[in-house]
Amino acid sequence: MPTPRTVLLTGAAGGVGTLMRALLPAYGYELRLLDLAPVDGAPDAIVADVTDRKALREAVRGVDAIIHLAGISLESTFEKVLAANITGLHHLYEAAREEGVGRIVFASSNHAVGFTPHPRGDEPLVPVDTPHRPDTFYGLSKCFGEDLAQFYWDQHGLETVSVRIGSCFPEPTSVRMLSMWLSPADGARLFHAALTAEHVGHTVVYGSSANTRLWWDLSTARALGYEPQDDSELFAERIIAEQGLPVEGDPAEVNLGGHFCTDPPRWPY
Ligand code: NAI
Ligand code: 15L
Repeated sequence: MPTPRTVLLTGAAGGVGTLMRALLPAYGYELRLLDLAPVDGAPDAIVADVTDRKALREAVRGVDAIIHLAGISLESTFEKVLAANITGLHHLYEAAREEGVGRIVFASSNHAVGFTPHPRGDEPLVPVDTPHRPDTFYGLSKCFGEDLAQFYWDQHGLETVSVRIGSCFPEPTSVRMLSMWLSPADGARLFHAALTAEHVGHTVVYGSSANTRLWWDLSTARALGYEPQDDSELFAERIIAEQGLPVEGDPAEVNLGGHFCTDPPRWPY
């Protein structure tokens, strides 16, 4: 696909949105920003709720592609997750269909498959076609998002790359994140690959760097042209010295979703 010029970045005020606002323009994108909250340093950003269908339709008009990060990013009540992550996502896809936007990059999450045990020793990496095993209402909404994306491809020819992001932060901060970390620079590489790869239909990929302790299979991401450059191992010695290794069999450590399976962090508002 030719490199999209104008890309709508929803969730631009959030953690990943802030990192991507800094990194994606170097790939030649002109970003249109949207968030419920004002975006620091971007007075032109659209301040809108994804549950506002009319505002979304206007926001997507004229863009070549969308990176959809907006929504509840931790556990919350079913009602709140329903509004932002399910109804809001449906509105976004309808707006894209109505305005003829051909490609969406959807921020799915490891928590769509959070109850999947992570590999130990020589066990194989977790493939993308492992069954959905959400660990929260939040993870459940990401399962819905992936199915919605598949439906809009099959029914309407609207393409999506669903990126099951591991942990995208400036640095890994826990032993679990040594396996899940997606460095900001690799995040930008992956989003760029997802925006430009040919004929993606609906493709699901895992979003991590080339971590030595990787738990999941990056082959579908690599097939898009993603070549991760970073490895969390640089941080391993310090993190393990500070935090120790997890206790084998600890219920908060056995699955991909980690502590989301036992005591998920909650969306603050
Ligand atoms: P975040 O919580 O920092 O940012 C989310 C942004 O969405 C916030 O700025 C918030 O104001 C906005 N938002 C929330 N509800 C909204 C609504 N109804 N309408 C418009 N905007 C709304 O989350 P983060 O970490 O930046 O994650 C971005 C996306 O990536 C989320 O969809 C999250 O589920 C997904 N993700 C992130 C991971 C990570 O490691 N940071 C891991 C897996 C998935
Ligand atoms: C997510 O899906 C969250 O949005 C993010 O804040 C992290 O908690 C991440 O997963 C993770 O599992 O580390």
